[in-house]
Amino acid sequence: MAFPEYNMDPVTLARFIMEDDRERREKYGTTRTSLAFILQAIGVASKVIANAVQNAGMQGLYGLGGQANQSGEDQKKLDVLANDVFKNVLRNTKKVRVMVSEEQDDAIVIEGLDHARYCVVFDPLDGSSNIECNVSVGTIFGIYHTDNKSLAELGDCLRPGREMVAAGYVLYSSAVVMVLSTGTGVHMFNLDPTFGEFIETKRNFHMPAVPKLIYSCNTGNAEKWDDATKAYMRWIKAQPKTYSARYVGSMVSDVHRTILYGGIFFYPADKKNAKGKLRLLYECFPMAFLVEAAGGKAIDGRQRILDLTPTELHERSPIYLGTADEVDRVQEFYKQLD
Ligand code: AHM
Ligand code: MG
Repeated sequence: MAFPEYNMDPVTLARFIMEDDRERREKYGTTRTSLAFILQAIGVASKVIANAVQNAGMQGLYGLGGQANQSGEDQKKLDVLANDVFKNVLRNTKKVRVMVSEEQDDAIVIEGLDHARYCVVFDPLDGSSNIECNVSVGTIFGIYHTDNKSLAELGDCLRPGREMVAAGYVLYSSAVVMVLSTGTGVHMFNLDPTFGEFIETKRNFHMPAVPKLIYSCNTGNAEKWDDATKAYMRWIKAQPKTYSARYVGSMVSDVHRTILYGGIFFYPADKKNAKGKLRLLYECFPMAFLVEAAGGKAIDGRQRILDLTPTELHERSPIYLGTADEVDRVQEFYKQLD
């Protein structure tokens, strides 16, 4: 008997990861079994964080919980918890030698491993200023690999974003969703609360060919933006077809909507912040990696984000990402006004 509405063969994240690795072996003759371990671990960490976010009220997890992080922002209890969970699961894979977290000034280098070729960069709980009012938050991660030596080093993280082997985010919202790319295609998994498993809901999905006309930015800063961004905003407002403004103020939510509906998300440089607000390594790179894999573009105004090489761990960058035509238009304004 057929039950077309009922998924009788769910693809769990675990199954996807194993199949993805098998496909790589068949196509390219290389396997990344350690990457599979790491992605599984990230799945587990995300479930623990999702649980903490959802139960924060009952568990006394709201409010401040640590010191100021490297950006001078006060850490929330959930920031600290999410960071610890992420570090623990990654450390226990024994496959990750270097970790860079938004919540820690210095990279974490794990000693005593004889074979650990991976670096993971992450923002364990992005948008945490939204936690107390239950607006969605997320986790962002990117993964580097070193092919030519058995132990990864800090320098392996300070490479252009295009050299990442995988990137993803997890959105803790009305549903918990993971969006992941291991280089080819972008895939989406929803956390099924009854099974406690991430289940594949979209494979190889693309940004829409006919995008919604949406722009997403903090217009509170508009007076301080540079001329190109101001000119682009004037252009948007002058269009006969009205653009809608949508801004959650949590990058994961704003990027997720942009990938699914189309449009543009941007956090520009401004007079106060010459390089914008968002961090290149663990915010801009993974999101640019995913947006490009879904058929969109991501630039810093002038250049492709994924071609930038970070010189320090917590470096910031302006970012404009989304529907390719829209991002190209921003780049045109930069070309004209430079
Ligand atoms: P955080 O890493 O301290 O949480 O800050 C990053 C967040 C992003 O999620 C979001 O896009 C941005 O900050 C919002 O900034 P603003 O409040 O200036 O609009
Ligand atoms: Mg962040």
